[in-house]
Amino acid sequence: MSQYETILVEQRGPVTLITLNRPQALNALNAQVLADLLAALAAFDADDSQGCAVLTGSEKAFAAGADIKEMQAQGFAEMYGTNHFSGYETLTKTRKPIIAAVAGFALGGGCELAMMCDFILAADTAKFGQPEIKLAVAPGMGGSQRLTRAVGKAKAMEMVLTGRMMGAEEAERAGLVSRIVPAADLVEDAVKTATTIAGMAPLAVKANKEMVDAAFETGLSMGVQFERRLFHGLFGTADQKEGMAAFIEKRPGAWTGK
Ligand code: CO8
Repeated sequence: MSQYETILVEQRGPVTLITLNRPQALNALNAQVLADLLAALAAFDADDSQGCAVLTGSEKAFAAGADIKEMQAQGFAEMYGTNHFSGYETLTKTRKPIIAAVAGFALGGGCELAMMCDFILAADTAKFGQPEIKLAVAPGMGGSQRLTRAVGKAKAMEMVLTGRMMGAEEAERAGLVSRIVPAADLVEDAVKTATTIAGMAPLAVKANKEMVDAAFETGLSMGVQFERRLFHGLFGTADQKEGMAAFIEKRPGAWTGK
């Protein structure tokens, strides 16, 4: 029995599988989804037995956006005063990786939520879009920034100005998703990929994630320097000694996370 109202959380070995579960609203993101997700991800990040998370939705929808019914009556004072949905940024502070496994609609806040994850695996049924303009608003959870960084200005601008959706193949060509898998295999494939990541030395996983993320926050020379410092730092870990010894001795590494 899940302790959460709007998500299901399951541990598959070292992988935490989080499934958005508001089928009646195509997994639209309301305040309860945010609270549930943040609590589940904090528990995941703090649990040493867990190495990688998968965030998924249903076959029909990863998430069809922020909950329009919850937002419709809100005015500027409430939205600005409560810094509405800024809590989602906390998700990007999770130190262990999160894979978004997207089937069906990932629209508006749903697309933005997927883009906050470390990478997106797409089912062949996935459809991505930022249709907020059709509601006379705009992306508010980072879509204008992360989509532009992922697919470039021309495609991002066309998508936010027209609200058109992009299918899985176009998304892969554009660099928004890492791979496309058949819809029926999506969750298993994502869990398998997450299991591979969870099998790596934990400090190396955190460092690799952190340095790729730095590419979005800094210029090239500072980014390369940041990478090199983290690379040097990993030579202070027991797992580096073990990893290189294991290679030389032709055996798998046995990690201590130290
Ligand atoms: N919010 C609330 N309810 C929704 C949402 C949503 N985003 N999307 C779907 N639903 C509900 C529908 O109202 C419907 O409920 P009901 O059965 O009670 O009428 C149920 O889900 C099923 O939806 P449909 O009947 O519409 O299903 P279809 O298969 O016909 O259509 C679509 C599927 C195309 C996905 C369609 O539902 C749709 O266009 N949905 C809205 C997509 C959208 O506009 N998303 C952007 C929302 S705005 C946003 O995300 C802003 C993000 C930034 C917020 C940050 C603030 C700071």
